[in-house]
Amino acid sequence: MKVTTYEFEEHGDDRGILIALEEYKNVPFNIRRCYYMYNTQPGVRRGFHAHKSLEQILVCVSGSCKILLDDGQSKETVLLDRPNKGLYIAHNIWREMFDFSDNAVLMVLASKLYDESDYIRSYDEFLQYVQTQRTEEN
Ligand code: T46
Repeated sequence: MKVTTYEFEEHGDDRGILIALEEYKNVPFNIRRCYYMYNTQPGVRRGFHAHKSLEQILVCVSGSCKILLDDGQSKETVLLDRPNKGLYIAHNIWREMFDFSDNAVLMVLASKLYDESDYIRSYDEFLQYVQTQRTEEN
């Protein structure tokens, strides 16, 4: 599986560091939504779904966490441990977030507004869905 990560440009001076994220500049889609999660309890694993069309960029702006990506054929785990590192997640990718440090803040930029009908929350359904998509493409 091809995993796309970004090293965002840091604008640093003696006051500290600032990072700017802009649609179609260093984020490859229209930014329609931003959400973030924090206070994640020890041992928690979140996600367990894929999206039919949503694209997202994940940035752990404080602390660290790990993201499991699964395209139905292979799996990769990515460590997000720097506020200048972004992980792109395309549609049709199963994701799970885990190993949150106690100060972790995971921020997500999304290409669409929240829409529950875009979620695939059953792993079996996800495998069937990506298989059907691949068959239709070939
Ligand atoms: C994803 C991963 C990385 C809203 O009302 N609006 C929103 O924009 C979002 C994202 C969630 N919610 C509500 C829906 C649930 O009642 O917040 C609650 C928790 O959402 P969920 O269980 O879907 O959270 P995660 O951490 O499993 O998944 C989230 C995103 O939903 C998902 O798109 O890719 O983070």
